[in-house]
Amino acid sequence: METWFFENQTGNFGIKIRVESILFHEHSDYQEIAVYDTLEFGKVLVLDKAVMFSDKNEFVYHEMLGLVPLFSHKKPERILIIGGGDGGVVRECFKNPFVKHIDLVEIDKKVIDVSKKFFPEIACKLDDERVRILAEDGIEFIKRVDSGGREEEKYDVILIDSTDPVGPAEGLFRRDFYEAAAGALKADGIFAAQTESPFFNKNLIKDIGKIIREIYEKSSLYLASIPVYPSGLWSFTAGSKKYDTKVINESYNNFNFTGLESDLKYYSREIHRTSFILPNFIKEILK
Ligand code: AG3
Repeated sequence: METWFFENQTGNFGIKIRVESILFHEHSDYQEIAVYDTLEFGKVLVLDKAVMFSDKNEFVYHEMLGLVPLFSHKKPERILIIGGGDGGVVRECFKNPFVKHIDLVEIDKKVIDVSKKFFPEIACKLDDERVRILAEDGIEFIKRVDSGGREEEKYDVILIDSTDPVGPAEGLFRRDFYEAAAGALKADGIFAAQTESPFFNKNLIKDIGKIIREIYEKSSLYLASIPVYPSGLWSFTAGSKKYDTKVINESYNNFNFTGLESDLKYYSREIHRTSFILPNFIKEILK
């Protein structure tokens, strides 16, 4: 008998993936966690019935959320990742030559354990000595750094690697969180978040775009194609008081991206630039 995993993505539309075997299935304190081995995409991590990534295409999301913001910053040394317990964004951040320290704040420790066990190529840098893992609520963490006001605790780049805006991640899509994140950034820091599908989440993209524009002088939306996510087209929203995330910073003029090439499957100088070119219907959403 064939086994299929269904993700109901909009209530009226979804995807199904044929499952070869169920490797893991458990409820943590926060969510339902499953790992399937699939015929089309390799191993797939599913949280609360939503696909987070598959072995075969996780590189798109992780490279784009990690590398676009980092390579727009002159010297990103201190990074904060909220969510992202699988370690994919951590792995990407270390491809930037300046990164010295990463704080990873993941509310669900179980996600970290499951990723280390079933996705060692993704979680590969979680035990690096430059990484500090905090299993706590990202909203509270960010509010603490914001109100603590100690400059040395603040970050050059903050990346929000969340699940969809339902369940544990809901608060990561709210104005008070974005404002606190701005306060946890250094004055010239860069903020970036995954902001869902331009086909199915128009209001969310519009609202976040507006908030980010109000907080930061410079804001932008960029895109990547991710086959297992709703609609296959995904958006990321970035903001900074100083940097234009659309351009690779001059400090990388002599950086050998081709040297990194074997490690980069999606991101490149060209992709950095072109991922900000938006089709008219998305420009319309952001108006
Ligand atoms: N975070 C974004 C996943 C959103 C997918 N949504 C869905 N399938 N309905 C991925 C985390 C990877 N580090």
